[in-house]
Amino acid sequence: MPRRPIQLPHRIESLSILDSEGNADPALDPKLSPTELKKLYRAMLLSRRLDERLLRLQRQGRIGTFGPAMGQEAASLGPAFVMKPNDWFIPSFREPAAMLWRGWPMDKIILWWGGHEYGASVPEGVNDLPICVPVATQCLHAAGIAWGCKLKGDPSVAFCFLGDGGTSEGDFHEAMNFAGVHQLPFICVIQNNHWAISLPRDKQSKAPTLVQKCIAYGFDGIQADGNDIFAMIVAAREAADRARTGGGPTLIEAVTYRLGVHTTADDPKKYRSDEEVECWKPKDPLVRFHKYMVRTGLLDDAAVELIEAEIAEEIRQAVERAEKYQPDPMDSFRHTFAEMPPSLAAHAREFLESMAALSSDDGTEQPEPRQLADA
Ligand SMILES: Cc1ncc(C[n+]2csc(CCOP(=O)(O)OP(=O)(O)O)c2C)c(N)n1
Ligand SMILES: [Mg+2]
Repeated sequence: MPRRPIQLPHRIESLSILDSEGNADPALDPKLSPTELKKLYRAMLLSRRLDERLLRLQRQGRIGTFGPAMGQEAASLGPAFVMKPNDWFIPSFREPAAMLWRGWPMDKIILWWGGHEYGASVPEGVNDLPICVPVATQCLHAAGIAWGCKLKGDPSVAFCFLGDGGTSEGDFHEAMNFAGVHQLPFICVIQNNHWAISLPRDKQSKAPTLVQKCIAYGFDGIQADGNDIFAMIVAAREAADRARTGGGPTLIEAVTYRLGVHTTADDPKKYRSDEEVECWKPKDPLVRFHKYMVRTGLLDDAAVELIEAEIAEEIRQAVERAEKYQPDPMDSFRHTFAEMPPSLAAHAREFLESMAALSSDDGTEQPEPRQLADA
């Protein structure tokens, strides 16, 4: 009965393509066209500027609590670039870059953070789920969607996003195990931004990497520089190719950093040092991509100025549209089910009746609820 090392079939690699000076490794460069590169740069800048605007709106009391994604734009934009329109995108709450890329109207994102249910209604014709705050619960939905695709013979792939903190939740592990057992077209992207509110990454798991958890579930994984748009594209493309050809799930650990607050409800200075934040600033995905674009002659100051002006106007118009939105209390009942379950329809009817009674009792003007077709 010998004692010998067990040979595990899965190898874990770490991938980085773009350095801090904006040089791409020629052997690994995904070689995108100038048009694709310019589109990606604009998308990354758009997400950053929207975050900055939303922070200001929150400080002015015009939206609710807000969690920015500053510094993490490449980690979601890279996979979004690889997704096909019919693929499923199951976000957490730090993927605005991917949401915008997938075609979510910006005013819906603003409305979501404003607390309006309408912001969670998925645009027509998009296979996406809305922003998900209950940590890691979306992993189960994603695995279920991937299972559904496999059972139906639908070639779509489910791309699921969560944070490093989310990997401590049972939901993440159940989804990973299920996806492995059933060899599902499931790609799970961990945005390891090193913090789960005030809990640092090293208190989240004793494992030296988060990606190595894929080995326990019997499938492949890769650790990618999450602040490197090219590394994220290459890692996501390999994973998608594998999923589309029946090769099963992939876990991607995007190593990134939350440059801003967790949400507008906390003060990171209370739990992390300024030095740590300063250390990450040169690795900012936008700074690096900008350097690459200038270095390769695809952008100059005049071009950036033009894009900035376009983006500023786009955001201004979206804020205007969002603030003109007429809230409807019946929205609390909409947008979750394709067909409303009878129990929910009964709640909706009861709510409508109590609204009507309230208006007639005290003579106050209540917002006019738009009738639900199925309530
Ligand atoms: C199930 C659940 N528990 C707790 C919370 C409160 N909460 C919101 S975000 C968060 C930390 C999440 O950390 P991580 O997964 O690393 O994502 P990040 O915020 O860093 O993007 C917590 C504990 C929640 N939203 N859901
Ligand atoms: Mg985190």
